[in-house]
Amino acid sequence: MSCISELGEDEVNSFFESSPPLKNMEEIVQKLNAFIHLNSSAGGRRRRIVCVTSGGTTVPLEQRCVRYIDNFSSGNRGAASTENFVKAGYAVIFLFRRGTCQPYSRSLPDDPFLECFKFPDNTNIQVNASHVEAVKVAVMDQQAAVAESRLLKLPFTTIYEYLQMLQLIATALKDFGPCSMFYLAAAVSDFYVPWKSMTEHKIESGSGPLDIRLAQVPKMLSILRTNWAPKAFCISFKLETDSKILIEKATKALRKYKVHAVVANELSTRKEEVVVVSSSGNVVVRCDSEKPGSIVEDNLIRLIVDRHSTYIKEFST
Ligand code: 9Z3
Repeated sequence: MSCISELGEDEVNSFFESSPPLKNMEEIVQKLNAFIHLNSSAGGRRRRIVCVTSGGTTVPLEQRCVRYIDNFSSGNRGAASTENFVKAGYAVIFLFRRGTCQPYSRSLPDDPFLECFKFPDNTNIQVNASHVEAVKVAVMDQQAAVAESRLLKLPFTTIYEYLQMLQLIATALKDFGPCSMFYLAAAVSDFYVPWKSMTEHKIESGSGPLDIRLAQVPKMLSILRTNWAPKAFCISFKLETDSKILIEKATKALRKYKVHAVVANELSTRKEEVVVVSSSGNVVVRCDSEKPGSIVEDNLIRLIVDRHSTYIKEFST
């Protein structure tokens, strides 16, 4: 058993105790439980469930927030990975930052309502010929995933919401043990302003430079692995802008947080290449250059699903 101070459990508890409560917690718990229940015996057997986190968390600077610090992430990785997990037979809890990229709409234009549709008269709506295929695939795939209870979307904005929701999901998934997975692609703030020390109203300007002291966000990954979901398969991500330190940092994270693999990526090449770092060695994953439309997540999720299958087998023997 790990000792409490080593896990930073005190910091974690005080983070949660001082967080503003989730506004719609009951609704979230209800949706989660219904989704998990439906997937507990789908087609007479338990489906694998993965929680995919996606997008960046914000750190508010004021309680009635006008200004905030943000973490970079378009949500593309999380959305594309979600589509691939659904294709591989998983049920996905998509914990995403409001306003970021969504599964099944990656190939639509930025403003699909305004760009894809036309009104030949007052009572009919039509899709422009150039977008028919993309709209059809997006709508049909998304509706099928929701109708088959394979996709539950839960939005967050702040670091407070994200971590509270992650805890709710992990706790709700406890019974799924090794059949559950956490795929943590969200870009999570490392520093934050504790709620209690945050000013309520908009910070006044006009009185010179602003000094803000940021506290360190407690490392929830340790708590997730040790307390919240110790049997779940867990994949974390490591993002760097300096490729020279990327693999070393990912290897450190693998050891420190005892996750099953760390997906290492460099900001400028993240769409072309990632390295899966694990105790069985490092694997470079790229998209297939010969296959048109191939994306790195096609091969990445294939590898992760394979590893998860091995984990489940080993767990049951
Ligand atoms: C990632 O590394 C993701 O792959 C990206 C995806 C955010 C780069 P996009 O959303 O980009 O497709 O635009 N996510 C994790 C980033 C992160 O904050 N990792 C922490 C770290 O590097 C560990 S949790 O220390």
